[in-house]
Amino acid sequence: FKLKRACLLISFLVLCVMLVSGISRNKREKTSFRIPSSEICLIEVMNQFPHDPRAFTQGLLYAGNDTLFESTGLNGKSSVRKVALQTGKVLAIKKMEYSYFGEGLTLLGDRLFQVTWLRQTGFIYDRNNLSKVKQFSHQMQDGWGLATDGEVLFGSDGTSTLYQIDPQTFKVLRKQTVRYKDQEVHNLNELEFVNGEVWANIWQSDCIARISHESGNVVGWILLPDLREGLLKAGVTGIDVLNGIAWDNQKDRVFVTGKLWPVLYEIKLQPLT
Ligand code: DDQ
Ligand code: CA
Repeated sequence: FKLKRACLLISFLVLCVMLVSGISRNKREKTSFRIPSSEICLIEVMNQFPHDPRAFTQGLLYAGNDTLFESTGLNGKSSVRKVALQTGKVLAIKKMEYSYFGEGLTLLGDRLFQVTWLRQTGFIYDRNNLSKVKQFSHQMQDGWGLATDGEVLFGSDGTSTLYQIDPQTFKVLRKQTVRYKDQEVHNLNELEFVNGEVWANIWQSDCIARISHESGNVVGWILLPDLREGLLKAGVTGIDVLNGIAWDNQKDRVFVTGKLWPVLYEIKLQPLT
């Protein structure tokens, strides 16, 4: 077990260094540095719940009373849905037009805000019946992740930029380049506001970056390769990347899932030191 953990750690240190230094994009100079173990968390799985394996999860949030809202992607299969946590059952669904690819989703008051991939268009829905209230356009390069602290919308577009957006006017209030030790962190994807931090899935990695929205700096990394690898080892096929973080602020529970994953996990952070 110890050995496995050590191997895991080493491979992820390398991955994180690659991620933050942008080596995978062949753009930047190679930089290497140590990531202190105090800035890394592994996870413990507290609970597992069923998740619709046909849901190409692009946005996820917890809305109280053991219910989640989820945005799914792929053209023709995109939707906004209300989901029962315990059973994974879809309680209500709003299917989207074929030309839209659902992405980040967040809840502010009674309104669900959703952005879409490769379109500057977003939608607002009524949380009670999923009826479309409004369509809006935004100023991000693309629509990937969305979250809120109850005041502003946090947005991501697959670059290293974290946006703060006015939920009324959709004007960009603040734009920060997310960095870890002065290196840009690219591919910011699904977002969640957790205990004062903004957490971001790094697209195509099993990593979540914990971002300070004051400085734009990554203050810690969460490594979760065991979830996707565990599903593969269990013989599950056709799954895509980790995507979707939701936070229950009442009970301080964190949920994660992935695109086309049959399971949604409740996780707890396990600091290395
Ligand atoms: N994004 O989530 C990274 C923003 C977009 C992912 C797009 C994945 C496209 C899959 C297309 C499959 C076509 C069969
Ligand atoms: Ca989320």
